[in-house]
Amino acid sequence: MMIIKSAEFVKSAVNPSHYPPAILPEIAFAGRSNVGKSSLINTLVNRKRLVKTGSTPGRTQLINFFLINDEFSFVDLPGYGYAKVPVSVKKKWGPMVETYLSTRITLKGVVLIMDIRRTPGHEELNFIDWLRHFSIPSILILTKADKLSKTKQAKQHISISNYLSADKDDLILFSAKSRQGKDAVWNAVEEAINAERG
Ligand SMILES: Nc1nc2c(ncn2[C@@H]2O[C@H](COP(=O)(O)OP(=O)(O)O)[C@@H](O)[C@H]2O)c(=O)[nH]1
Ligand SMILES: [Mg+2]
Repeated sequence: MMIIKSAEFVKSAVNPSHYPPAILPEIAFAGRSNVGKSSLINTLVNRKRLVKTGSTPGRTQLINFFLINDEFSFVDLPGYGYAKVPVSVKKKWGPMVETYLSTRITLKGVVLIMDIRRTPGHEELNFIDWLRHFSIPSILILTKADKLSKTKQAKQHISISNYLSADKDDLILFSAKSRQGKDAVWNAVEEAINAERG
């Protein structure tokens, strides 16, 4: 079990010139706006609002870096697919996130967060393909599990893993509300942090 001694915001960035120095292992978090990305990060680090949640989805169009236990970094990537974001902002999302993912040498893995109630869209499928193409380890999460009964959770678990051609065991059910799956997410995150990337 991961014990959190410290969790602090470091900085926001758009371009590599603004990233903090690439020294510590890093885990990035990605997902559609409003999927529950900030809530998941806050739950993992036992903080109510290290990362802002709710209110202004799509407004956090920057790459935010956090330092955990002075040992590794968490990176909150801007959410995609939020309808109200202007086209000019949407156009910047791809290059900004792709540049980060393809150039960050300390990146150990990407946590992709999806809503358990929803069949993943082409954004998620493309993103997973893209991670595979660049050999970036991925951790797949189905969040908001508390919104479904256990029976429906199990159904969605099977159907979404089939849809993504992913092993069922590689798709973690999670809830920021009930904290279901928190230990499983940490295990996967720690494994990624400690793994060598070829
Ligand atoms: N019931 C439930 N609501 C959640 C969960 N995670 C996030 N939410 C809610 O979903 C909304 C968006 O969450 P947020 O973490 O800000 O999403 P983000 O835009 O992906 O960072 C907020 O109203 C959260 O309270 C969850 O696991 N269960
Ligand atoms: Mg957020």
